[in-house]
Amino acid sequence: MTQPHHTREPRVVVVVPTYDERRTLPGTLRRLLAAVPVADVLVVDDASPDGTGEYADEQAAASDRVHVLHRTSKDGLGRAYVAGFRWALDRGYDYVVEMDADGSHRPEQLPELLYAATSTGADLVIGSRWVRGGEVVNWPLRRQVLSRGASTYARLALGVPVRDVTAGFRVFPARTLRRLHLDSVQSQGYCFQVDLTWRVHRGGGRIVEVPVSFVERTAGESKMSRAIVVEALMNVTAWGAEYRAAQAVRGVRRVGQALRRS
Ligand SMILES: Nc1nc2c(ncn2[C@@H]2O[C@H](COP(=O)(O)OP(=O)(O)O)[C@@H](O)[C@H]2O)c(=O)[nH]1
Ligand SMILES: [Mg+2]
Repeated sequence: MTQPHHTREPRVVVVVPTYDERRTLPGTLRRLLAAVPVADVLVVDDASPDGTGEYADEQAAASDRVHVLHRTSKDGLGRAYVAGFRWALDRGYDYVVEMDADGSHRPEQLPELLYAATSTGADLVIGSRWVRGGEVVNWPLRRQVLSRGASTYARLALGVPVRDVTAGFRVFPARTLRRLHLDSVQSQGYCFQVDLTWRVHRGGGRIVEVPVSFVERTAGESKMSRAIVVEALMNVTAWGAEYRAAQAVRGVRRVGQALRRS
């Protein structure tokens, strides 16, 4: 007699961090629930003054697929995501997605990212603006230069083989998140995305980039600030120096060993 198959549909949750996204969250939620029927949603709201959290609660009351994590104050993107990841891991989800609330990440492209995750077995899938086929829509040149520059700098400083290091549209298999030591993540903003990418890469993880079309928000306001850019630049520089120094030490050791053997 053949054994019955116990394969089940993978469980997916999309973590959407929000701060003052009352105008953008409704469209994003509606599109997401329609475009990805297998996915649940977790809104992580930092006590938005504009009522985003209350709106999310109403949606959660109306749909089994919508959940809300309320935090007490604006505490940065990194900490919101770490809290959302813990929530997801505690509940046994197989794939955890990062997605912005503001419509920049098209929910309709998420199935492609999920397909890449399941079919390649990658340890991280990034929806990438800066690979062939990727694009940005309505982004001022200033932001494009900043984003490309940041990615190039991080790629060279850290040796991560990724074109869009700061992208916030991603799929993590749960097993990757369990290995990342989330407790020690300090970084916020863009730096958080670079940090996680680097952690996956250093741990020997395989990263796959899927081209996406990133659409600048048409409502609400960006929370991007000079402080966020400076944090990313300083940390990447410090991590890069540490990493290169460690590489140099390993190199010297290898030469020493070779000399002793000869
Ligand atoms: N929970 C939470 N969400 C945040 C915070 N900062 C930004 N976000 C959310 O992160 C996503 C991306 O932020 P956004 O301001 O659009 O950044 P940009 O796309 O780089 O201009 C949006 O959904 C924001 O509401 C924060 O401190 N806490
Ligand atoms: Mg945005």
